[in-house]
Amino acid sequence: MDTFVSRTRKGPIDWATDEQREPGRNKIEEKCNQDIIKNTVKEEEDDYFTGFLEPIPWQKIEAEGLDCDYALLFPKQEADKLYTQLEEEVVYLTGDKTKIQVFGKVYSVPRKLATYGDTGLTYTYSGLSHQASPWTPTLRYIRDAVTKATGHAFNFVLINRYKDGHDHMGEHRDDERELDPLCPIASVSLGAPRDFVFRHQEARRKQHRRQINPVKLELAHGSLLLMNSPTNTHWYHSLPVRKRVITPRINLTFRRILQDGKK
Ligand SMILES: O=C(O)CCC(=O)C(=O)O
Repeated sequence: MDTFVSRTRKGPIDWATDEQREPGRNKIEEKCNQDIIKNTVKEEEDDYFTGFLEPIPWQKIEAEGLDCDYALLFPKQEADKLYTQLEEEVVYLTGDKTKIQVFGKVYSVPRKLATYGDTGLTYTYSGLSHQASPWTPTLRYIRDAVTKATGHAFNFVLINRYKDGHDHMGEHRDDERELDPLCPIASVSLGAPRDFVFRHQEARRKQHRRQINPVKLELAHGSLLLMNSPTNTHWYHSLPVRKRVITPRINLTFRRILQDGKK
C-alpha cells in the first residue's frame, strides 16, 4: 500500500483504503488527501529555501517480522549531483582497515568502505572497529534530508562503494549491540541500481526449517530504504553479485549509535 509523507513530517500519513467503502467515499477521501497535501505544503513554506517542499511517496514493504519503507528521496538531477560530490569528498579506508573477519578468518571486502559521523564515535563491524571521520558538507546535507523525511536523527554513516556488479555484500544482519534498536537504519543509494535481497533467518539453511520467500527489491538511484525494527532481528540482507552491472554505486547507511550505552 502506498503512503505519503512530507519531508518534514515525523511519520507517514496512512492512506489506508477500505474494501467496504461506501459509494462516493473515494472522491471525498481524494479531496481530503489533496487538502492535507496543500496544508502540508503551506505549513512548510519555511522549508522552501532548503528545497524540502514535495511530499514523498513511500512504499511499505512488509513480511513476517520485516518492516521497511521505500521511497525516492532525491530526483535524478539532485541524485546525480550528490553522487558526483561524494566521489570528490569521501575518502575510503585502505590497508588493514579494508579487511573483515568471518569466523576468525580475514578477508578483503569486495567493495570500498568509509565511516563518517559525530566526533568520537566508533562502530565495530565484522570484527573491526572504525572511527568516524567528521561529516563532509554533502554527507551532512543527505543526513539532514533523511532526518526531515523520517523524523529520525542519525549520528553515523557507513559508506559502501561498489565499483561494478562484481563488488557485493554478503548476507548479514545489522544487529550490533551499539546500534539504537529504536532507530531505523536508513539506506540511501546513489548510482547504478542494484538488487537487494532479504532472507528470513529461518529460511537460510539448506534444510530449511521453514519455507519463507525472500523479499527482493531494486534500490534505485536517489532512493531511501528504511529498515525498521524488528527487521534486523529476523531477516538477513545482502547485495548480490550482478555481472551485468558495469557502473559504480554508492550506498550510505545512516545509523544511530548509542554512546556509552546511552541514546
Ligand atoms: O549497499 C547496500 O545497499 C547494502 C548495505 C548494507 O547492507 C549495510 O551497510 O549493512
